[in-house]
Amino acid sequence: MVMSSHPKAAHLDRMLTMEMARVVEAAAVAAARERGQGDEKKADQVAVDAMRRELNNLPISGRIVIGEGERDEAPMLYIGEEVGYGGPEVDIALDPLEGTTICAKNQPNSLAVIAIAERGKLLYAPDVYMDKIAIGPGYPAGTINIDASPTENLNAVAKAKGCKVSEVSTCVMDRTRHTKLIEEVRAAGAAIRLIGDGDVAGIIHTTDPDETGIDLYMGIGGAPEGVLAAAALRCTGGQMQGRLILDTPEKEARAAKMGVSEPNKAYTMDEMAQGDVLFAACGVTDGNMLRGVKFANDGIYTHTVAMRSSTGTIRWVDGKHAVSSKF
Ligand code: VTB
Repeated sequence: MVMSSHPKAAHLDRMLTMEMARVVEAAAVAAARERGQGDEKKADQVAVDAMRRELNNLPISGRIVIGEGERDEAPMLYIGEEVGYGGPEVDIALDPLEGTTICAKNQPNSLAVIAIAERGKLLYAPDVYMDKIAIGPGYPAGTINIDASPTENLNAVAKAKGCKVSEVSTCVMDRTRHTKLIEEVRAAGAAIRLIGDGDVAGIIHTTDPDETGIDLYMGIGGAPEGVLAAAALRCTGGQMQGRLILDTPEKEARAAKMGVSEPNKAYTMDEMAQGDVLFAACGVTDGNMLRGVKFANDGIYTHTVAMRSSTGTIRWVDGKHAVSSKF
């Protein structure tokens, strides 16, 4: 990761990995106080406030490239906002509350997430849909192909895994736009898990099928979430492809403005998040990989994963925060 030419500068970004944990913990705790309250906007807002506050305490010159939206629609953590009090120039993709609806209903797998990369190394994805496919580590390169049919991908994953298609578990967001996809997965005989929201978690879940029961993710979700998921997979290993859905001239123009020169391109995970990438996620509600925030008499408990692509280090951080802490 670019920091400075000083030989000790490497320590800076190592420290930054742990700082990322702090940033997502703060957002997760704030959002967790709103779990189940049915107020998505409020849950999101408190997470945004907390994440922004923590980011501004960091010695970085950070620029939000994937955030809460365009400047005119999001007053905080908007695309282009600068955060931190000065330091290495980094680009930041974040979602202080990924799965606002999940949190508002207190259902599984809402997260606070952030990814940090060197300047210019993240895909500047507009807020459009992205078609995505992902598997975890351990498969031969080229096992999945976004241009192949779901059946072909299921067969390829089963073959690489050395199992039957019926033993390949696929995660898909429960949307009418996926009716045909869901039918095809079922017809192929594969297991399927439908999720209401939160495909960043859905994709990350492919990296640990023994724990999560998910081998393959397929379907259409948000493009910004696609870049966040790609950053995570860069750290854990795995394969992912994503194609922006630019089905109107207006969306194409928006993407072009953000520097997307090939609108029909199927981006690989390495193209969506290049170079050294740091990624962290903290559970807001209980999930398949991360426990949600627990408010106990003796402290506030958080569960976070913090990872770095250049070293492949994955840290699971159990946090216990004083009840009196700023959280
Ligand atoms: C997608 C998905 C997200 O919201 O953006 C989704 O990537 C919105 O999809 O993980 P719809 O427009 O179909 O509702 C999430 O599920 C949560 O932010």
